[in-house]
Amino acid sequence: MPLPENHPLETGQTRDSALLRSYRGEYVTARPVWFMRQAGRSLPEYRALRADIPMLQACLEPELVTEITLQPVRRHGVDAAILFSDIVIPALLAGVEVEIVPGRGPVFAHPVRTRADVHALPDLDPQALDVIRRAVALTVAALGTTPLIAFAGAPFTLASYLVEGGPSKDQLRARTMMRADPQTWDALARWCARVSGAFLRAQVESGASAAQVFDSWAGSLDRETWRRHAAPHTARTIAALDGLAVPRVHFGLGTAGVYDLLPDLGADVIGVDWRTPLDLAHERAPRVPLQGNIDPAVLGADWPAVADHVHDVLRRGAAAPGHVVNLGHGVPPSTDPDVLTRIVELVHATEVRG
Ligand code: 1CP
Repeated sequence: MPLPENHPLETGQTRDSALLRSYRGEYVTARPVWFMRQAGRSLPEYRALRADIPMLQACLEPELVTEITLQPVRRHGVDAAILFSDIVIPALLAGVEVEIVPGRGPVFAHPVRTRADVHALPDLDPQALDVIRRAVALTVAALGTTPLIAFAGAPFTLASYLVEGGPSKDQLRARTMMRADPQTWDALARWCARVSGAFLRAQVESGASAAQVFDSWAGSLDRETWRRHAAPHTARTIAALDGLAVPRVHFGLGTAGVYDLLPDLGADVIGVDWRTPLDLAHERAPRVPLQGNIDPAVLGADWPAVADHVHDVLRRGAAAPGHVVNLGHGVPPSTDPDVLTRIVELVHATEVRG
């Protein structure tokens, strides 16, 4: 099934935006910019709205999702919105018990560690995604010509929370499952790919103009293990978008060692973390537009240091077939939001020659 007729890419509303043009590798004079975790605790207006409502409950209230998604667009003038949601939402909608514990992250009531645990995971009823469809439709209508980015967690990243039961330093239990019981791992990763894929597809069908898969923790695997036990599942998640003509972005931390493999998995754009200079990322994946990679740590420095670093990122990204400016990971909650606004102004005011 192709994109619906009223989709912003079909009506033309977002088709020629700087974001979409850059994701397609077309030349734009001023680079588009958005920030991972641009909605969230760095914004006082977000903290005010979220004061009395738990994180995951907020994600299931379409009006609230729309308002929170739009806050950074209004405040900073970024070139894209990303849906206010979380990678664990499809698990929650399938009926898995999970909450986001403030200051910690997602915590699952029952960690998934055995074959029986994996087989007991409930299927995601497609109707359960209606709340996401409503939230996206409302958000897209309010955004007008600003494109919305859909997202989902890659199976290894989502599964690492399910297996550990919560955040972990090095995803040790999930990595052990791959080696100790590869069949159970495979069944779990397939479940994650199904629910994440359905979540991603629902957002795009309802009006998102691009899609990003957060393979955030992929860098804790060596290349061969990633290729064997994680990449096929990431590819399945991306393939859930088959038939829907939107750009697909892959983002991971510490994934420079697999950039060359990403286009074959269906990624059209590579999200680069702060550790890999964009000129080096471009050498590793020469035909692919890049996204990134301002070091989130610089946001706490004086403005001249920030501006210097942003210029360096623009210079290094210039050779890539397209460059969407972003951070190398999410906005730290302690960030002064005015710094983000100034970065947007600086990026928009700087002409880059490819
Ligand atoms: O207000 C709060 O206290 C909740 C903090 C918060 C927010 C705002 C969490 C908990 N999730 C989110 C929203 C969120 N999560 C978005 C929204 C859109 C935006 O970027 O503005 C997105 C894209 C995510 C994706 C997400 N959640 C990822 C992938 C991105 C990444 O950071 O690598 C991951 C790993 C999660 C899990 C998660 N959810 C929340 C936290 C604190 C974490 C990370 C926990 C950990 O460190 O393991």
